Amino acid sequence: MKFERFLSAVSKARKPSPIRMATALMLRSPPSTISLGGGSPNPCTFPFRKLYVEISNGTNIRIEGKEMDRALQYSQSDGIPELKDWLKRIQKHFHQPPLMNDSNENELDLCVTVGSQDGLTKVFEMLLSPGDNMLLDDPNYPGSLAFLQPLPINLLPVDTDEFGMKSSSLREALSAWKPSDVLNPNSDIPKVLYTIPNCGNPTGASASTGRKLEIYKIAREYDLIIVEDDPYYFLQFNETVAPSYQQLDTDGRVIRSDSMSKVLSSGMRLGWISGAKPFIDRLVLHQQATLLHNSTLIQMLVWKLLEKWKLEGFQKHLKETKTFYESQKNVMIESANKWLTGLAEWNVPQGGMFLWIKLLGIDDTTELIQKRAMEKEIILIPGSAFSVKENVKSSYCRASFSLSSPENIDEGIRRLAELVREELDRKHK
Ligand code: 09M
Repeated sequence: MKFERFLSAVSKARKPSPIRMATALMLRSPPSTISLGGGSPNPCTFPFRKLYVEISNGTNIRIEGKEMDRALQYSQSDGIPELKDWLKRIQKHFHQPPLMNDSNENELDLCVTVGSQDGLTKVFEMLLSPGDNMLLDDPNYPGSLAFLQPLPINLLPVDTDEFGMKSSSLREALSAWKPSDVLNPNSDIPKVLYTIPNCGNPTGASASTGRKLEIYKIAREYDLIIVEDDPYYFLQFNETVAPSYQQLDTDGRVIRSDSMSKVLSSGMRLGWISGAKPFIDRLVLHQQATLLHNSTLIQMLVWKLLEKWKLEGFQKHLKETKTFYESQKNVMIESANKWLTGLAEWNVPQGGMFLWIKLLGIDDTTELIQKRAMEKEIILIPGSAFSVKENVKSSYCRASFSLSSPENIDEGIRRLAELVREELDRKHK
C-alpha cells in the first residue's frame, strides 16, 4: 500500500522532536551513560514515595524505589515497552492480525494513547485534509462528531441497521466516484471510512462477519482506510464473535482503536491505536508534539496488573464484566418488553452498554427528552445528538444500562413509557 497517499499535509510535515529523541536514547543506553541532554526533572525532589494498590482479588500491586522514580518520570511517547508488549500480546490473542504474523512481526505497531478519544482524534488529524470527503456510520458517537464536524471536511453519512454499517449504503455514498479515481491525485474520492463495528454507540449494533467482509471488499476496491473504533470489543456477550477488521486486514488499511475504559477504568484514560507501522510512526510524532506520552504511572499500573493476571486473569475479568453488563441488558430488555411494547421498537444489543429505542409516532425526540423527560426526572440522550448531519430529526433515544440499579432501570423505562403516552395524547388532542 502507498501509505503516503493517506497522510495529511500536517502529518507529513511532522518531524521527530530532538529533545524526545534524547530521552528515547537515554532510556535505551547502558547505565554507565552520562546524560546531560534530557530535560527530565530529578525524581529525588518528588514527594511521592510508594504506591500500593489493592486489586479486586485481594492481592496488591506495589510501585516503590527505583520503579516509583520511573513511574513519576517522563517516558517514551508510544508507551512504556512492557505495557506495549502486553498490549501486543492481547492484540495477537484476540485478533491474530495478518500484519503481525511470524514472518512480519513488526509490520503492525501500536501507540498507547490517553483513552481511545485521544487516539482517534490524532488518527483523524493524520488522515484528513481540508476539502476531504469522509465516510462514517450514521448515527455516530458524539465524541467523534464533536471533533469531526468543525473540520473543513465533508462528512458522508452511511446508513446503519442492526448489523452495523450497510454495505449497500456505502456503495451508494461512493457512487459519485469510480475506483479508478484513486489514481487521480486531484480527485476528491474519499480515503477514510470511520466505523464503530461492535455494540455501536448509540445503536448497540454489531457488524456480522458477512457485513465486515463486504465492507472490507469495498475498502479494497476504493482504496479506503478503515478506522475501526472498537471500545466495546471486550463487552460482546457471545462466546464467538465476528473477526475484527484488523483480523481481516492483509493490506495495512485498518487502523484500530482499543480502550481499557470499559473494562479496567474510564477515568484512568488508557487506550491504544494499532495499525501499519508507517501510520503508527506518524501518530507517535503527533504524541511527541502534544501530550508527550500517557501517564507513566498509569501505564506501569496496568502493566503490573496484566503481569499479575496474565492473559488468563484478564480473560476471567472480561468474562465477569460481560456477565454484569449482560444481566443489566436483560433487565432493560425485560422492562422495555413490559412497559414499551406498542410504544417503541428496539433491537436487542449483542454487547456494550446501550439500547437504541425508536419511539413510535414521535418524529423528533429532542424536546421530549431534553425538556419533558427532565420534568419526570429521567435522563436519556435524544437521537439527534448522534446524527452526522446537524439539525436532523430523530425518533430515537439512547438508554444506557451500564450504571443504574435494576430497580432504577425498570423505573426509568416505566417513566419513559409514561412520557411517550402523554406525548401521543397531547398530539392527538
Ligand atoms: N458517553 C467512546 N463513549 C459516551 C462515551 C463518555 C463521558 C464517553 C466510542 O474512554 P475512551 O476515550 O476510550 O472512549 C471514547 C469513545 C470512543 N469511541 C464509540 C465511544 O463510545 C466513549 C464520556 C460522558 C459520556 C460519555 O456518553 O458514549
